Amino acid sequence: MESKRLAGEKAAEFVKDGMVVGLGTGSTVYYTIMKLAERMKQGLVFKGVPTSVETEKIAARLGIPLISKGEINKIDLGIDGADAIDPDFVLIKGGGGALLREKIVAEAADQFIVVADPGKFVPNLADVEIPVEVIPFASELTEKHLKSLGCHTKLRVNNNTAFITDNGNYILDCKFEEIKNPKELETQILRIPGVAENGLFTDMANKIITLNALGEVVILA
Ligand code: DER
Repeated sequence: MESKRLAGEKAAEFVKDGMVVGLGTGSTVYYTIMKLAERMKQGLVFKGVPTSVETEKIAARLGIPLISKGEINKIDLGIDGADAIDPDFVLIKGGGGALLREKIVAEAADQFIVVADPGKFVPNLADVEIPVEVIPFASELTEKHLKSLGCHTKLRVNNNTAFITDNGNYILDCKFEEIKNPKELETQILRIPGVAENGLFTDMANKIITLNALGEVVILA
């Protein structure tokens, strides 16, 4: 999709020589990764920290040097997509099932850039399900606790079996009637024993690269 490509490629311009770059997951940041591989052939020197096995495979196939586990002590720039963006730049992520590693990388990054087609902007976060990664052990108890926060939960499945994340966990997609305070809800969900992470990313996006109504790439800060 052209808008994904334009937004994704623009983000690659923010990578400077010597950077450690958090490589997000999904179809928009895919274009960032492709552009970075192209720039690497022109001399750009950087290392990547992949946020999923999927991204790790794409980056490895392109010859992008990756920092292996245990050696990540600084991330200069994180670049990732999003499933929904509200007027306060609160994100919902996790549509691709990579939210746990994505949030670790986004939080650690000195700067976090989101790349998104215009369709990701929503007036109300409650229009979108929040993915919650839960430990399989006694997940039905975790689900019950989540429901007590006032949401409908749905176990994410893949080919009629529970979807399993790169970390060996389940995902419950949670639909809330309304989300008055995203930061508070993010904390409430995280407090539930059995929850590994949730897809509300509040106060994290430093820049959002998207397109305006004229189809021009814009950088919202
Ligand atoms: O799971 C995620 O948060 C991914 O970043 C993804 O959902 C982004 O969406 P995209 O594939 O439309 O870029």
